[in-house]
Amino acid sequence: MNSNKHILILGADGYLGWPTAMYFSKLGYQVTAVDNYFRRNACTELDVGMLYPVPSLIERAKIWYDKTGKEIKVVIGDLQEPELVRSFFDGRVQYQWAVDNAFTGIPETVVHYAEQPSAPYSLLNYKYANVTIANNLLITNNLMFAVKDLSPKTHVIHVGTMGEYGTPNIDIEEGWLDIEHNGRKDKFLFPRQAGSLYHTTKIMDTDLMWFAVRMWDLRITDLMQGPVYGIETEESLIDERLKTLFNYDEIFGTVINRFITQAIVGYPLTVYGKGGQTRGYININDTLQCVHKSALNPPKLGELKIYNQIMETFSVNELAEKVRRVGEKLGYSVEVKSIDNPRKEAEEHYYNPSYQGLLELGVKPHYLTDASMEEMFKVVEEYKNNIRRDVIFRGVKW
Ligand code: USQ
Repeated sequence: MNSNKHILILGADGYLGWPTAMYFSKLGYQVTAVDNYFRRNACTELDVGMLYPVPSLIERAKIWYDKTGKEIKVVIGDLQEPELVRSFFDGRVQYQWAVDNAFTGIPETVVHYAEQPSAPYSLLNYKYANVTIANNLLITNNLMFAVKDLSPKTHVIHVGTMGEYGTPNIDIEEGWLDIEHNGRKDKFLFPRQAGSLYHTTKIMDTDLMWFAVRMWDLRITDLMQGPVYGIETEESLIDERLKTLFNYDEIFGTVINRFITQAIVGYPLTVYGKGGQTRGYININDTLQCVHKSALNPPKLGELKIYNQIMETFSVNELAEKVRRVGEKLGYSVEVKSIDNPRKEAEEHYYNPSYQGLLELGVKPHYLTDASMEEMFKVVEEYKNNIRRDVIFRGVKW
């Protein structure tokens, strides 16, 4: 079993981080969870609201321990500080909460989610752009140096984004492209052209990691993820206080989560522009499976593995139509309204990404079915009275 494996989760208080911490803990891994509360502080600062309040990371780890008898060690701190990152590998780490305060040992795997994840946030103004660039790049760089200097065999799993590729007029491969030029051939990272500064930092992360792989023979997996939807995971069903945070606002909410919330409060679904924007989507439960399969299949030393982490593709219009149909079945009257697109993005375009790699590793997809949407409607409905209409659309432009 995995009982002696140690996994370090950076960004463990976020939408994906906390469910990932519980998932690996349940599987028997030793889990160390780190966060500086960036996301919840940003939500407070920008007054975007969340669907329900979420206990602190320390409180959640305690609830998890009470319910399951399993320990998730918690460290609260800013990973832009290189000594904090290094402390996980040289034993200087101080846990803010743990059942046993002794050093767990060097992690075999690090999951790196510790990034400012919102495209609109990164383009609010130059200050938020700087926060995004500094946070995302410094943390990735700190991690690369810590692993190189102190534990070069540790497997780093980074969550990147499909947005690194943009929407090119050719098929999107999984990370790499064979190029023939003037009669010679070589393999390169697939061309990247991001549509926001946030997405651009993920391209730069990939470059930092590819450099570390080439120069120092690190082993890294980069997961190019599409927009995630969903709330409950198997582990959060144990106690409602273990549910992950849920945003439906313009800055931190992803489109499916937003549309379902909008349908419930009778806010016309906010289709940006023509609605032909097509992306690859993934259920939050599949994010967990993908990270797990990646952890079980580390690259060789000196290898950067890249997977496209999506399960199906939809245009915004198709999503709006699905949410409208399911909402009406549940008794809501749902209007779909196209509004001027606040973003600069192609609204009609070719989109054909390949995403076989994770399926070949054994991931079993959850698709966006009526049943899965009905479940989301039911959970969001419970908190209907908390939903704030004023945060749904403020028009952050770029
Ligand atoms: N959209 C609408 N109406 C809305 C919200 C979004 O039409 O009310 C459109 C957007 O214009 C975009 C698409 O829906 O074309 C997806 O938007 P999103 O807000 O769900 O996703 P995005 O800003 O691209 O970012 C999200 C996550 C980010 C992740 C990315 C994956 O916040 O962390 O990296 O999805 S991807 O989109 O593949 O780059």
